[in-house]
Amino acid sequence: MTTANIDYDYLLKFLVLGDSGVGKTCLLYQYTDGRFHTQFISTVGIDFREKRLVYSSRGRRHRIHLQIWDTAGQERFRSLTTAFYRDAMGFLLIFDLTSQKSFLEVTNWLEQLRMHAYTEDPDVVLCGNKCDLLQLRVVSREQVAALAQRYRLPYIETSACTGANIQQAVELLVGRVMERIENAVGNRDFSLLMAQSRRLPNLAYGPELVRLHQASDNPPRRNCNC
Ligand SMILES: Nc1nc2c(ncn2[C@@H]2O[C@H](COP(=O)(O)OP(=O)(O)O)[C@@H](O)[C@H]2O)c(=O)[nH]1
Ligand SMILES: [Mg+2]
Repeated sequence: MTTANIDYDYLLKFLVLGDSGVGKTCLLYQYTDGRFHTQFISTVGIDFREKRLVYSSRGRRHRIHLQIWDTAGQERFRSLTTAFYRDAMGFLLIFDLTSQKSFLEVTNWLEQLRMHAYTEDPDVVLCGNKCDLLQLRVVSREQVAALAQRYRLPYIETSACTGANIQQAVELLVGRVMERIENAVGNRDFSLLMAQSRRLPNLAYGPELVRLHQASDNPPRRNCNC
C-alpha cells in the first residue's frame, strides 16, 4: 500500500446508526452535498460519503479527511456485522422525532455499540431527525433530555430536509473524537484504531461491499415539501 497521496493529517471514520427510515442516508447526503436527495439505495451493502474539513485546536490546524459510513439498509435486518462497527471512531445515532419506536430503539443501538465498538464508551452524538415535521412530532424534548442525560450523550435536533443542524451535529462529533485523539497518548485501543485508519476504505472492507452514489430502482420517496 502506498501513502504517497495522503494529503491530510487525520482520516476519521464515523458510522451513522439508527432504525430504518429515520433519515440516515438523507442526513449524510445533506451533509456532503448540501441537498435533500430523495432517491436511495436500499440494497444490501455498505456506503460511505467523504468530506474534507479543517479542525483547529490549541493553535494548530489539522486537515481532516472524514469518511462517514452508512448501513445501506442492513439495519432493517439487524444484521450489521461486528466488522461494520470495528473501525469506526465516532457514531451519529439517529432517531426520528415523528416515531416513538425509533426513539425507543436508541437504547438497543447503544447496547450494540457497547458490545461492538472499539471501546465500551465511544463518542456518540444523538440526533433527533425530521425536526421540520413539527405537526407530526411525537417525541418530546423532555423524553430525549432524560435519555441523553442518562447515557451522557450530546443531543441535537436535525433536519435532513432543510439542513438544520446537520453540519453542527457532525462537527460536534469531530470535536469529541479529535479531543479523544489529542488525549489518547497511551490509550492502546485508540492508537490501534488510528493506525488502522491509514488504510484505504476499500482495502478495509473489500471492494465488493463498497457501493457509492448508487441509485435505487424504487420510485423517489418524499414526505415533506422542501
Ligand atoms: N421531512 C423530512 N423527511 C425526511 C428527513 N430525513 C429523511 N426524510 C425522509 O424519510 C425517509 C427515510 O429517509 P432515509 O434517509 O432513506 O432513511 P434511512 O433508512 O435511515 O437511511 C425518506 O422518505 C426521506 O425523504 C427529514 O429531516 N425531514
Ligand atoms: Mg438508508
